[in-house]
Amino acid sequence: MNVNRVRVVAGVLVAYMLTCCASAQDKKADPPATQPAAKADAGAKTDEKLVPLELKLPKPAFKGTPTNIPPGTNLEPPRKGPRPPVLAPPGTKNVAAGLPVTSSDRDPIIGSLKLITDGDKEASEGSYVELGPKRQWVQLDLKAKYAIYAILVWHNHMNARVYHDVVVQVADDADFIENVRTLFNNDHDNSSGLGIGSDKEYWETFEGKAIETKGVVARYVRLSSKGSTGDDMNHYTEAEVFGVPAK
Ligand SMILES: [Ca+2]
Ligand SMILES: [Ca+2]
Repeated sequence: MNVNRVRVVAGVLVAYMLTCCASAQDKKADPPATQPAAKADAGAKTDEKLVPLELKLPKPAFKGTPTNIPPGTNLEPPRKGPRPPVLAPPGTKNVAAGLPVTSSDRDPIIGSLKLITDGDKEASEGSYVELGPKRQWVQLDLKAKYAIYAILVWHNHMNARVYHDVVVQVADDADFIENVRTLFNNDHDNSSGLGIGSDKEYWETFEGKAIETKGVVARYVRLSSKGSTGDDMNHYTEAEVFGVPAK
């Protein structure tokens, strides 16, 4: 091998190593994937037998597949057939039933906040509360810490619509400063300012949205939204929090 050949080979090697290192650095510099909906962090016992939650569903208010699909959205296709069972340890109950509800909108346009925990989930006039436009939230104080396995929410399921920026969080304090954990977030462009979510938008139906939360331990639950494909208002028919007292 002559000297020139050695130089060429060495040059190629150096170039290869530079490319290699650069791509390794690129990889390191990659931003983290969009915020994962923070999943449950405690309370879940993998060795405990889980059983299907007994859910009481209201009557369906409309039939068929929605046709007014908004373009360019990250929308879950409507499910064919019933929802698979939501699993939780035996004895898990809706611990939000009858609890007082607070909200970013203290003066609802239609109905009252009490409707959110009164057990009535029907899609009828008088069954939902209408909060104002822009982002609004409703909040439940469970009065003690619970290991939460599922949160179910019905907005207004009177007709086919998709609520925007649906975000569900739990925290250790009423002001949502301490130990805030995001359990569901389908705000893909952070228009609600709670972070970019990777969950999908979904059609509102009589089944409500079931968010499985794997035994996350918390006292306060906050549900947020920012209008829907129907209008700019925010509606809630019912919210349920299935949990067991935290040990
Ligand atoms: Ca209700
Ligand atoms: Ca958004």
